[in-house]
Amino acid sequence: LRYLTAGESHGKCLVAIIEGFPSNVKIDIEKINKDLRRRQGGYGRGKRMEIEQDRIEILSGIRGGKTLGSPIAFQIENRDYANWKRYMNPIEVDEMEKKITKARPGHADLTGAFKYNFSDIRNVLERSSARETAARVAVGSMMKQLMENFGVEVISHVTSIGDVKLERKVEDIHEIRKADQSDLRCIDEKVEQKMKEAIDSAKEEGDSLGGIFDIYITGVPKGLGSYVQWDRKLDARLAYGLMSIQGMKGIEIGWGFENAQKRGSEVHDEIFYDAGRGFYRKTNRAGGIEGGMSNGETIVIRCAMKPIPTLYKPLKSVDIESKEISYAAVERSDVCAVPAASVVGEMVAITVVAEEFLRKTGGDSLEEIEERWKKFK
Ligand code: EPS
Repeated sequence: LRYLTAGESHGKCLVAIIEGFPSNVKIDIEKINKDLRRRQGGYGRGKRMEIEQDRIEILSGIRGGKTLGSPIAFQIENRDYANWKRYMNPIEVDEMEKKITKARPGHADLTGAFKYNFSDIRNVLERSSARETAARVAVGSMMKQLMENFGVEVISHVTSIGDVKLERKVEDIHEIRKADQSDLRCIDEKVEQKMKEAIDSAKEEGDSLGGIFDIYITGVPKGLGSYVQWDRKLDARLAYGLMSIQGMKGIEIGWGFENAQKRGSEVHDEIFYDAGRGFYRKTNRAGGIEGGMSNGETIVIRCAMKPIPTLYKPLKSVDIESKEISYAAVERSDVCAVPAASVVGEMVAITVVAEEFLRKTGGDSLEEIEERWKKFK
């Protein structure tokens, strides 16, 4: 299974091609649109989300609501392109209009312009923008529908925005499901209120905020990933996928950083056996992965997102043409996009799990996978 995305933030559309998706899997387009809407939400988003109403248009690989096993291609229209046609047209544009020369610290701007030899930073930011994550959400939403056939579920919640934190650890999946009802994907109303105040205050001061979210994947069978080779380890593959989301700066599996401060006897999850349940654990500090393989417990991943680099009260920078000391460019942006990132994180994580699941079960059609899955179980 592999996929690629393409598309500029203010170009005509985002597109993706998924190759290796099995046949005969029912795909509900409205479920994908629902995940796209979830990504668009969140307190602290900018004006762009008032323009867009992201919807998927399938171009190939699905017939009558079921996958064909052939490449799935789709597009998501950028409604904002109507306002950007003059500047983003593939054939002819006025190069001076919308030109950006003042790099934003923390963004791909400066190094991207250097690497691809551009005098206009717009050529960099159009693709480095987190707008691209809409395509990855649509891909992940299809993976989620595939994995639903095997009882695998992914959910997430935001645990901190700036320095406002949900202090207690939450492991109850039912409680985490409540995140979908909150603007900030935060399950505690009081903490959510404080997070909103922090966002309001950052906005007033022309600043931005990052934060942390946790992803939980339940129902993952034992033995996805492998210890035999570095690039087959499930935790490594999850970290790779999640770190590739715009703005991510830290990934933790289970209680990774906390465990590092404790003794082994306080960290490792003891093994028990019950004739009905088989082998099981009473704790899950490993976050469901040992030796690069899923161990049958819930997979728990924590992701840290840096504050968005576009600041309405910009930081110092240098004009890449004149080399004059200046302030960074101000592009329309979000104050905080952590709730949106947590939805993207879910979708990227379930994509990695689906990839590993297919590697384990093999098979071209859903029926073939079900057959092998039964045997494996
Ligand atoms: C985003 C679309 C972008 C930004 C944001 C996320 O649209 P625009 O640049 O037109 O406002 O709102 O992207 C960033 C903050 C960034 O730094 O890339 C989206 O669709 O999520």
